[in-house]
Amino acid sequence: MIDFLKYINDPDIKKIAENVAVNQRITPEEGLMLYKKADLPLLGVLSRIVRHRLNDNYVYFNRNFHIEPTNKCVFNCRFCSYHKPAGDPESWEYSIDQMLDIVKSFDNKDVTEVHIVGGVHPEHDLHYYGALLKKIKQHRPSLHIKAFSAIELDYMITSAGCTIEEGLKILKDYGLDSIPGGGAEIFDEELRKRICDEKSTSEQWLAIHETAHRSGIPSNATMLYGHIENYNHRIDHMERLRKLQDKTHGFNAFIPLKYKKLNNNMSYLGEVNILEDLRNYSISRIYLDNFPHIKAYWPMAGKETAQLSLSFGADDMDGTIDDTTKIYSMAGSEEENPVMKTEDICKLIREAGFIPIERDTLYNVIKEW
Ligand code: V47
Repeated sequence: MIDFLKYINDPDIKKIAENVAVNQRITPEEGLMLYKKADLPLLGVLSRIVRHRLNDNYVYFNRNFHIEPTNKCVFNCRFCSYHKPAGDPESWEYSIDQMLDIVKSFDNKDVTEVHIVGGVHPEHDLHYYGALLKKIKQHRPSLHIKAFSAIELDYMITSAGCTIEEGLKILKDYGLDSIPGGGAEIFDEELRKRICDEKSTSEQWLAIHETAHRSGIPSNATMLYGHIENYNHRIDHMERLRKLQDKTHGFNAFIPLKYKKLNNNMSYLGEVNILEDLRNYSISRIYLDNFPHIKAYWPMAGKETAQLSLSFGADDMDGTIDDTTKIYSMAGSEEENPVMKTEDICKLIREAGFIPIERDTLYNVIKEW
């Protein structure tokens, strides 16, 4: 067998590579060193070792659609291209019946998940959204409802005068099955002040996910990268997630989200390039050794980058989506109309050398394609 380690000249990087090869967790300092010194081909090999250990040669996807209940938001995050204050002529919201109609429009389709996420509406508390969950479950009990970022949950639960634990239990009883990973942004408190000062703190985000996991509600985690953060901030973010996952094992997937520059207050920053995306996918795969899945969210990353990321640690492509999200097209994603047929996703996965697996939200296998 060819020993790839002999091609690594830097002794520090060689030591890290040896550790990754024998499934030894890397430290924050080593993670930082990978960001600073490891080249892309090596990161490809190391992340491939980890992804193979966890997910063999499989790439997962699901059949889902999104509902975005409103773009009205009490917060004003500087990176957001989507939100409008209530009263703004461009603000809008769906009624519960309109959202139910969206669900009904999928009645004859084999979707398994609805993903619900939107702005933080000033007037809607957990009972309002609970009524929506209940109606969806009454209409289609088998549809998995993955809904509400920790930021929306924090607001809707505290508006109803409940503790997070009580609120999550109530929402679970209404029909909430799992929680998406949004709102994490970047955990460093100084940076958070500069890009999204008003909303839930990092501590609150982590506490909500911890409470959810302890209440039997699994979740995902995101990281917004490629803006004003540096590599220390990214490692700090992943370290906090890795620690929580060691405690609860409630996270399914980690989703790196590249900052997109259109129509928001941080456009002057521009965007990082694809090399940075691939390095970031790889290092997150290596660092988050206790996260079962790394998701390449194609409506944000673009189909080609998402496809390439499969060779750099990502093993999940999210879903077919069916043109039901606008959050990324408004921020300048190349996917203006995010829609992929099942056959298209499978082709993309096969072309990259992997085996497509249709999954449900909790990664139970539905079908090998
Ligand atoms: O929290 C907002 C991000 C997130 C921009 O859990 C931006 O399966 C880049 O969390 N450029 C919401 N990113 C989306 C989200 C998500 C998406 C897909 C799957 C899952 C899941 C969760 O979108 C926000 C924020 O970090 N975001 N604006 C922007 N200009």
